[in-house]
Formats: sequence, structure tokens, C-alpha cells
Amino acid sequence: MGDMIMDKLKKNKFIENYIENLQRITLKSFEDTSDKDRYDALCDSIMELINEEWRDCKRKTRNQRKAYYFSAEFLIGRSLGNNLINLGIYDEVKELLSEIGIDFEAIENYEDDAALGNGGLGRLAACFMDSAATQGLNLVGYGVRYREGIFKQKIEEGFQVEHGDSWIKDGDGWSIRVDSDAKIVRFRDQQVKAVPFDMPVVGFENGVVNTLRLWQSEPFEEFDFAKFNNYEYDEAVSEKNRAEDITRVLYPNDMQRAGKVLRLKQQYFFCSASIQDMVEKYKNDYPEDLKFENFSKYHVIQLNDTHPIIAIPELIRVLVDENGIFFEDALAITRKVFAFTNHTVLQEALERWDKDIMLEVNPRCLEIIEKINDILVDEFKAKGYSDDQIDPYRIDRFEQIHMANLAIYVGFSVNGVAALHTEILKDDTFNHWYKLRPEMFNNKTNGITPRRWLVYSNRELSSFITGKLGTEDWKYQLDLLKGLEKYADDEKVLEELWNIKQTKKNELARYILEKEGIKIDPKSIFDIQIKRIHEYKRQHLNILHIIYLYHKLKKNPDMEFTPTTFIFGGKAAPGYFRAKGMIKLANEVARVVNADPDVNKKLKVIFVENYRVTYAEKLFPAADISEQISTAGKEASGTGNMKFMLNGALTLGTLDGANIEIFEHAGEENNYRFGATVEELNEIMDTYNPVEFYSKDPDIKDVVDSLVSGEFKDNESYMFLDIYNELIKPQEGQRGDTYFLLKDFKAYAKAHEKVNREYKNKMEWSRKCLINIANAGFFSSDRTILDYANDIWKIDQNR
Ligand code: OAK
Repeated sequence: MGDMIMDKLKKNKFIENYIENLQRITLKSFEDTSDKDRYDALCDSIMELINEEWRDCKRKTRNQRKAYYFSAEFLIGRSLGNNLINLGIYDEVKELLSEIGIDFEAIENYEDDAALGNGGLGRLAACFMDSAATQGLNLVGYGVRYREGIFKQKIEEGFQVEHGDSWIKDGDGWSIRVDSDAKIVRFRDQQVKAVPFDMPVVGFENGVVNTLRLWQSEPFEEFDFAKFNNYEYDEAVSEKNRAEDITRVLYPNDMQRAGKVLRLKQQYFFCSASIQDMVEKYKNDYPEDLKFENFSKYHVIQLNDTHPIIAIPELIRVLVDENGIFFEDALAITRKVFAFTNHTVLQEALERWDKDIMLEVNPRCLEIIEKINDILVDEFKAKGYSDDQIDPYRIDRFEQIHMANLAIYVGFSVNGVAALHTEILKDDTFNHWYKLRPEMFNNKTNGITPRRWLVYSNRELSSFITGKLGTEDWKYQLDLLKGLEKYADDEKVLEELWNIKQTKKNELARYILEKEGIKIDPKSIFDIQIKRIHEYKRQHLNILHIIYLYHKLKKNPDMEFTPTTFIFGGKAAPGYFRAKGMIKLANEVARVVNADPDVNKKLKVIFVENYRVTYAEKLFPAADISEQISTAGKEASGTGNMKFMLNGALTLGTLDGANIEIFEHAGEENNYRFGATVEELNEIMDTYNPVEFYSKDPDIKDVVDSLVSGEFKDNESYMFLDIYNELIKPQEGQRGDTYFLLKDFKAYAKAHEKVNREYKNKMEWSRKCLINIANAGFFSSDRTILDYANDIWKIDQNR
């Protein structure tokens, strides 16, 4: 379609049309228009450009089988650049705009991130949407249009401070409000209107435009005029607010159950609206085949973790209460529709809802869940299970609803997101289910879209690849990257690759100087850890190691050491005290180290403020080292690790999540593996004593003690003491160092030493980068989404 759009670009006189749009929406003369005006008009023009394809796709796929991705989060980021890339007109539009004196970068920077997600799970959903459109798969995304996305992070005195993110306060150029498809969602104590906003999901140069439909909650009746006229102004407004509250804000706690009524209301809200939407469309679009037994012929729903599982009783409710189907038949239909993905083995994320909360949200759904639980219990009893044996399977237990049990019992597929993760689900987390129904478990190792994470964000590397492979096809067939391996010993090519990395490092250094006010040496090793801040991800292991290096350099300034810049970025859940302590610690170590003239030519530490998709696009391309240092067995997959790899950074990581597969594909010898394995940790789980490591190793003692020695100041927040205590002064009955930092510390330091030595050999290093890039094909979300389509969804590619 590149050609079709390109024709339109010319025929439709894109620029004339653009200027018309600009003047129509601003009523200003061209010279007076602002960057915002220019950005808005460009959105309009692009939406006009894709309008026809979008409508065509809707029409063509109207009565085809589709998959539906139900997700409470879609972490999209900006859309302008990405859409232009996927339309194949990025350079052309940039050029056309510059001809009329418009600086594309300025208007691109006007766009706010659509940050409707916390981290990995939400970003994966966005990558999947891109890949499905690119691979011509009928995938519809359903989610929530939060008025406020994930908070904006400010760093004040080294502490994280949260600010609101009202990303649509000035409108949203990428959505179409579809009032005619609005639904009513009924809660026990209120009814609201769910209004869909459709975002186009543009496939890469293939004419496909899929739809991401996000629901916004609005008052059922806009305003109670009766009350207003009686001067009951407050009450009239409060009803409106109560409705709008439901989609007001994204819960910012990544992987921590919220347990709040409003959160379950959000989940029920978007699931109910989406199920109603699907059923209503089914009735309209498939008149010849309208028997609900056939519903599963046309629909499969992928549940993105536990958050949308409430869609299961909701489908049954709609079938039974609104369409006169018998309960048993409705359950039988439902069993063929739902597939469930788990994204973490951390217990604190597996949702269980108190029944009184569920009752408050929607009593009928609770009733249906209880009925399903009764059927489950009867079924197990009939098979001879005792009460005790049934317990782990119960959906309804101790006055709580276990969402994962509901999804696994009613669904037909359960998948993990990396090979190791799926094994842990089978052996441990859901072992009871695995023993019973092994055939429903399957692995779908995560992936990332190469369009956003390479073609768009690293244009230099992208051209290099195209040049070497002699084709652009790798952009949607990432396995073709393998063809780069033949340059592994070509010094000229390796030099070229090195220089591209250098260019991206220079760019990042300029950006960091502008944003963070800190000058870094682009020739130093860029060692980067960017992700949510969490104990299991062990940013504090990284920081303790930096303290260790700092002390070593202080003692011996002439020590052999390749200058290194350590970069951190990430948000902590606002209520997660220890994670916030880790941020403070990173900033405090940065402050001390960066100000110390004895070391600051060799060692720098940066914590970038407000890490988000848009910042990520600048960080991944500039990295030499990708820090993937989670405790083995804890990171389900990771996807940042893949973005680094694709951009030619080497992984310094544990045998965890998808790191394992990265090492397998790119070779351990081309990366830096360290630390205990899951098996090793399982073995010492009950006997591990961190204090032993602390007392026996003076280096470990030194860095741990520095947390409380006064060398680094936490402004009397006791945050550093808290970290110290967790490591070696555990509470009664606890072991201490839950995430095995001290166990892995020495291995980690050793791996760093190797990095530091090997970076000196430019050609060898560049060769490793090249081999990593050449073997990144497997980690394309195109591969992942085709696996979902073939193994779970059974949907074909439209070609
Ligand atoms: C968030 C909330 C609840 C449960 C899981 C998450 C989540 O973000 N999990 C992350 O999902 C990513 C995509 O599958 C994985 O790559 C991460 O390892 C995992 O932590």
C-alpha cells in the first residue's frame, strides 16, 4: 500500500490539504500558527489519508473470524512518527513540511505519550497491535481510555514526586469518538455510558488498518437538569463526576493488586462494554449464521493477565439474561472463547477479589461466578476428589474470587510469556491445573515490534541493515537479520556499526545534557538499566556495585578502568516505599559520584527523569550494555532486553525470563551471563543466610555498610536504613535479602570486570553487537503474534 498512500500524498495535494486543515482549525494565517496547531492539523491530515483503508478493512473483515485482545493497559507512546513510518511516508512528509518552512521535529515533540499502561504488560499489548496489523491478522484491541495515564515523574532532592498526566486535555488527534456504538454499563449502584474511541492501528506498508477501541465512562444522562434547576448544583454535578471517575486514572501500581472497588469497576466497565459490542455486532453482521452455538466460530478473546477475566461472567450474563440462552449452553459457548495469558509469577499480582467488592460492582456477575464454582466443585467431587484436593482449584475460596482459577477453568488455553516462565507456571504457580489439563498450557515467548524499536527510533542502524541485506523486507520478516552474520569478520562493516552506535550515544549525551543538566562522556561505556523500579529487578544490586566501583577508584585512581556511564530510568509505584528508596539511592549515589573530581572523569551515574516510551526510544539505540539482572525465576520475560539486543547492546544478565533465550540465540560468548540459576536458588531457599555473605566478604560488607554510614544521605527518610535492614537485618521470622543480592554480588562484579576489559577491543565488541543484532529475529512480536494466531486463535493472515 506504500504506493497507494504515496499516490494519494501526491494526488490529494497533501500539503494544500494540510494548510487548509491548519487554517480551518485555527482561523490563523499560516505564519501565526503554533507548533500545537501544526501538530493538530497534521494528525487530521493523516487521519484523512488513512480513512479509506480503515473503512475498507472494517468492511472486508466484517464477517470474518477475529481475535480480541482484552487489556486494561495499552502503553502506546506517541503515534505521529510511528504512523508515518508504517504508512511508508515518513521522509516524504518531513520533506514536504520542510518545504513550507515547518520543522518536523518541533511538531513531533509536541505530542504527549499515550501512556495508558504501567510497563511490560501494557507495552506488549501495543507491540502486538502493531504486529497483528503488519501481519494482516484480524485483531481488535479493547481497553480503557484513561483520562490520566501513568503519572509523570519528577525528581526532587533525589526523591520521586508524582504529577498528573492529563494527556488528552487538549484533545487527541488519533481517536475517533463513535457515539453510535456507545453502551450502557450497569453497576449495582450506578449506570454509566461507555463511549468508544477508536484508534487506527496502521500495519507496516500493507494497507491494513486495524482498530484499537478504548472506552470512556460518561454519565448516562449528561446532566440532571431537574436537580440543577432546583439549585441542587452539587448533586447534579456529583453524578457526572461519579461516572467520569471510572475512567479518570490508570492505577499506577505495576503488579500489585489494588483491591479497590474503583479498580474492579474499571475492569468490569471495559469488559462489559466490549462484550456487549461483540454480541451486538455478531447479531448485525452474521445474520445467516446467527446461532449462538456459532459465536466461538467467529470470536476468540485473549485475556491479558487477570485484569479482564471478569469478561467471562459478563459474556455468560449477556447470553443468558439478554439473549435467552440456558446457563449450561452459555457456559459451553464461553468455554470455547477465552484464552488466558499470565505475565508474572509474583503472588502479589495474581488477582483475588473480595466477594463484598464484587457484590458492590455487579451482583449478577458474582452470582454467575458462584454458579461456575459450584459446577467446578461438583465435577471434581464426581471424579472422587476430596475437599482438600479441590481447594487449590476453587474459584470461590475464603470469601475471595480467584480470577486465574476462573480463567483456567473456563478458558481453553493458558500461556506464559517466555520458555522458563511457562515451565514455572507448569511446575509451580499453576501446577495443580497442569497436572489435570497439560494440553491447555503453551508458551508464547514475547516479542517487540521492530518498526517502533528500530526502524523509527534508530534510522541509522536501520539504513545500515537495509544496505547490508540489500532489502527492506527484514522490517516485517525480522529473521532476515541472520544475513548480517556474514559480516562478522568484516572490519570495515564492524567499524561502520561501531560508528552508528557512537552517533546514537552522542545524540543521547546531548539529550541528557538538555534534560538532566549533566554532561556525560559519549566515549564511555553506556550501561543502562531502564524498567519499572522493583526489588525483584534489583536496581539496588546495580547501585551497590556502583558504590563498590566508586570506592575502588577512590582508593586507586589509576586503576585500569574503562570510563563508564551508568544510566537508570523508571517509575516506582507511588505506595512502594522501598522502590522509592531505590530511586533516592540511585540519585544520591549519582550526586556524590558525579561531584567527586577524583573519579568523575571515569564514572558517572544518571537517573533520567520520567522514563517513558518516548525516552526509551532514545535510550535503547545508545546502549552498550543492557542490564537484565532480576533474581532468576522472577522476571516472566522482559521485553526491554529484546529492544537492547535489536539495537546492538550486549546483555549483562541472569538466567531469567527471555534472557535465557537471548543467550541461546546470540550465544553466551557474545553476552555476559552471571548469577545463580533458578535451580540453585530453589536449593538454598530455606538455608540462605545473607549475613554470612556480608560478614565473610569485606567488599560486600563495605558496600552494605555504606547504606547507613552517612556517606549517602537520605534526608532522614530512613529509606537507606530500610534497604539495609531488608538485606541483613530481617524482621522476625524472615530470612532477609529476599532477592539474593548478596549471593549474586561477586558474580555480578566479575561480569562487569569482563565487560570493562572487553570493551577496549573495539572490533571484538562490535562483532558481538553484530551477532546479537543478526540473531534478534526471533524476538520480533510478528513471530509472537503469528504463534498466537496459529496455535491459539486459529485465525488466518489476510494477504
Ligand atoms: C503487570 C501487572 C500485573 C501482572 C503482570 C504485569 C506485568 O507487567 N508483567 C510483565 O509483563 C511483561 C510482558 O509479558 C513481561 O515481559 C515482564 O517480565 C512482566 O513482569
